[in-house]
Amino acid sequence: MIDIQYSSEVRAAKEAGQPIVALESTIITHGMPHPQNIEVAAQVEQDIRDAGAVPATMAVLNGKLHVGLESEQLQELGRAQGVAKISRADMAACMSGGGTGATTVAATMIAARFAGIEVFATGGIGGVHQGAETTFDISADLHELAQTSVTVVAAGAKAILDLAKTLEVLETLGVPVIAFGQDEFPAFWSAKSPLAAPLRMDSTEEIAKAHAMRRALGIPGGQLVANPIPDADQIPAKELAPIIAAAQADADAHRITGKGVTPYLLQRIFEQTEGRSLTANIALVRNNARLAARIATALSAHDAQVCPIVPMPGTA
Ligand code: PSU
Ligand code: MN
Repeated sequence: MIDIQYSSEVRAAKEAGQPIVALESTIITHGMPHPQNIEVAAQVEQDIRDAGAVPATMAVLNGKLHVGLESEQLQELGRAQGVAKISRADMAACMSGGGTGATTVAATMIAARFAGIEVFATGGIGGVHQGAETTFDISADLHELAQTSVTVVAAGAKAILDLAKTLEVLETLGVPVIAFGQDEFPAFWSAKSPLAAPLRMDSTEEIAKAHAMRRALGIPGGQLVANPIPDADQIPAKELAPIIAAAQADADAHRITGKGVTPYLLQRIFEQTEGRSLTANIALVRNNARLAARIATALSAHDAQVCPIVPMPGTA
């Protein structure tokens, strides 16, 4: 009943039991301007291959759920205008209606779980927006993390969000938030924030083992791995704060709501930093892709040890 299409690369990886890393497509259609979006999408896929895993970029194309895109499909999606941004609420309607949509973190997690992929790399997750106490704007990504068992590697939450409230909601929802290699929760364009992360891990093996333990315990929901942006690529939080505040005021003045908010803010910040926000964004996504590939590899190795795949008679 579900029309699902694996890319040739992902199909082969599944058959061979190779580690696979899921990637979202909203970052391509709504998160970065053309033509960098296509270059970055291809580069991030290559980073995953270079780190020994296989990339699976998710999207819904003409009603079909694609797990992994062929290169032409990725380019077409990156060029297309007016592609829908789909999350948990509208993914099924998009598929049943034969539509085309780019997957957010939430929708990518649903697709990944469905395809049996347990590790996913992105830039930043959605979270609790500033002023959420009046707008109630809280990303469906947080609720997805609470119920879909995929480990998501992100550079923390975007500094356009209220990071303290985002961490509170993640705590309420029972989502483990693991800072990689530091105590602080990273703030997307900056490696550090004043907030302590609830958990810290320093190796990919630890992260893979914690993921496997949650699975063994039958705890639904994923882990958020917060991977700090490399030092050299940071934009100081002090420098960004007024730009973010102006972008937020602008969004309020234009009465931007719902799923329009995040793309609007990202675009304004891109303009106001003369593209520096994009350069940093690219660096952190690539950094996350490399870490996710290592986690997926560690998870495969861990699973092979716990339940070794016994070769079929006559094939060894
Ligand atoms: N990170 C980026 N750029 C993006 C996003 C994340 O660097 O465009 C997207 C992701 O797809 C994320 C979505 O799931 O923004 C969150 O949107 P919202 O706040 O409307 O839930
Ligand atoms: Mn929102």
